[in-house]
Amino acid sequence: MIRISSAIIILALITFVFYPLGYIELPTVFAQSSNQTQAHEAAETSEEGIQTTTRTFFEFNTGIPAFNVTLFPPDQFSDPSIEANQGDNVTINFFNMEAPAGDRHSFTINAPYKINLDLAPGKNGTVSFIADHPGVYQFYCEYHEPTMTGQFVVLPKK
Ligand SMILES: [Cu+2]
Repeated sequence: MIRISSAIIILALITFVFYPLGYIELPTVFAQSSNQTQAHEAAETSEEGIQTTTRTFFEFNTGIPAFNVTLFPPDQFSDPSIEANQGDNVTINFFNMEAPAGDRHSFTINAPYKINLDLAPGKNGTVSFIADHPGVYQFYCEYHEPTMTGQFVVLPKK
């Protein structure tokens, strides 16, 4: 009983006397984590206060399951909606997942972006650009419309 009581007294001394008076410091882990959070936020905002983000997307061709192929091809994009803010740096990595005897696929956006990644089976391609035109633009595969389409959305600056 004496040992437990003295342990409680020591804990009470640390909690109510030594720590408030500054004799004991908090572990440095807490101080470091709060500093890192501030540095991370500062790095995302430029001197003009404009936030610019680099966005990387990965697109694959895939197929609509249990689709009646007599009218349309079953092909589609893995991600039918890509979104960015005006001014962002956008990188799109497009993969044609077909076996060697399979189809070509393209990732195509018309003007003003004028992007055309046209890939043989098993190949992949990358395009990087600045999303400088706000609006909604269709991306599509030249070989598999109307099923293989999606929307590239660029939200305007505030
Ligand atoms: Cu296609």
